[in-house]
Amino acid sequence: MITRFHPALASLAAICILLFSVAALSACTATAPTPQQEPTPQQEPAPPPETSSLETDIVGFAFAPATITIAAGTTVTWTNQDSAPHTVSSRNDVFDSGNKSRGNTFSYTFTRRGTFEYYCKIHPYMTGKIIVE
Ligand SMILES: [Cu+2]
Repeated sequence: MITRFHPALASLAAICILLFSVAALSACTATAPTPQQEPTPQQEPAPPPETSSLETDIVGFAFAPATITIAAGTTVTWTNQDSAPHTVSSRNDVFDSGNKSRGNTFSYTFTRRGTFEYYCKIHPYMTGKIIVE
């Protein structure tokens, strides 16, 4: 039974350990954790939101023009040119301007597609239609 190392073996082992440590250390520095660059997803810049607007009048107890076709995202502004007050009220309660006297405006942005019929609550024979495409 060998109870102790031969001195030469012991020093050889020491050198081995030393060499291994150096190797391990240098290996460590060699593969120093370079911060992994997160792949930035390349995406097309989003197109600017449509911000078109449209001016329309309420004149002579009528919406002028009565039917307007617009793109989704368009803001429509009604201006009352009459001396009488009017409202811009959608039939399905999507929007309602309330009473607008002469010179006052009402704006609504149509974000959903569809046909929006509206009228004046004071003069229900006044009707209009916004078609959002
Ligand atoms: Cu009216």
